Amino acid sequence: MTTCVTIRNNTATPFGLHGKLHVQGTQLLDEHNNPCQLRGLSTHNLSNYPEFVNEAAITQMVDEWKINVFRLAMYSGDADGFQGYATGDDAHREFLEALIQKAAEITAKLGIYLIIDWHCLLDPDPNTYSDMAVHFFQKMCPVLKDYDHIIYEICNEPNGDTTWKDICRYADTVIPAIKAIDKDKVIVVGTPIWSQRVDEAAAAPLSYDNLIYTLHFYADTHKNELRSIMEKAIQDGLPIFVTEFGICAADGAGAINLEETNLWLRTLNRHGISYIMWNLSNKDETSAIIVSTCNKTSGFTEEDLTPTGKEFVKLMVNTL
Ligand code: IDC
Repeated sequence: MTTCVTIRNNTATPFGLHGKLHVQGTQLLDEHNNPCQLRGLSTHNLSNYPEFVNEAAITQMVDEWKINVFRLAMYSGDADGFQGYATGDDAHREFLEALIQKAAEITAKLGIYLIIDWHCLLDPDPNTYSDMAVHFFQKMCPVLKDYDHIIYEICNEPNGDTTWKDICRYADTVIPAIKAIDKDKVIVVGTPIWSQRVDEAAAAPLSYDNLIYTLHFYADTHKNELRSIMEKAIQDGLPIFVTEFGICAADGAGAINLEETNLWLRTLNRHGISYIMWNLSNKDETSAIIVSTCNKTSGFTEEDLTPTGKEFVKLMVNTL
């Protein structure tokens, strides 16, 4: 792979305005040391819905829906009948790597931020595939290191019996591998119980610079109790990034809960916390933003959007 880095760097773009990000205290700061709040959309499983990663679709999201960050959810393990990066064959890995590079180039051109998410989920303990995670970052970091608009997310949602200590062991393997090649990009670290127990990370944070920790919520499942855990962790000094949320239930389906969504977003905005919604696909589920009968992969109109999609556009376009 060759690297050709030209990031659209005029002040009309989010990257042009903010430049390379870093973490200080509880805050995500831009290159001028001003707080920077990222808001945007996550793909569904990259192995399953790669067609939505295209320039026209991302351009519409930036120009019309005003996203300033896009997240690539690259599943580490198999899911829904599709191979993950760690469990697939070499050809599949190369396909995913090329797709990531394509997304890096598109988002650089558009001047928005890009999160590359090692999406552990059905592999509850990220240590299961830590060798492959290291392989992935050692392969991609040389390609991506000059792209200052990229953020790495090293473990989407540890779950099951995985403890914070287990996550630290994984982080202590993967973060040095990344930093050996790509020293100062922001890295997002998942937390126990599907990235909800930020309190455990706050009690024993990792000691690397430019780390930020993951909290995920689904508004019809996670409510005041989780918001309190989050606010306490912030008080305790933990920087938090909501790299994934849903306005429905935690299974990605069920009813939309706008009341709880508003409570969440008001809290996040008050703290300047960044957030990214799940998901860009036309899967027949509440959390997808495109209706399942739509075959387009760009140029979406109002009729192509699900109720979640319409809410997404509203909450992105509304200024804070
Ligand atoms: C869900 C998808 C669903 C898919 C399932 C397993 O919406 O179509 O069948 O994953 O691949 C998460 C995960 C995210 C989940 C989402 C909704 O990070 O991968 O996507 N969710 O269940 N955490 C909490 C909820």
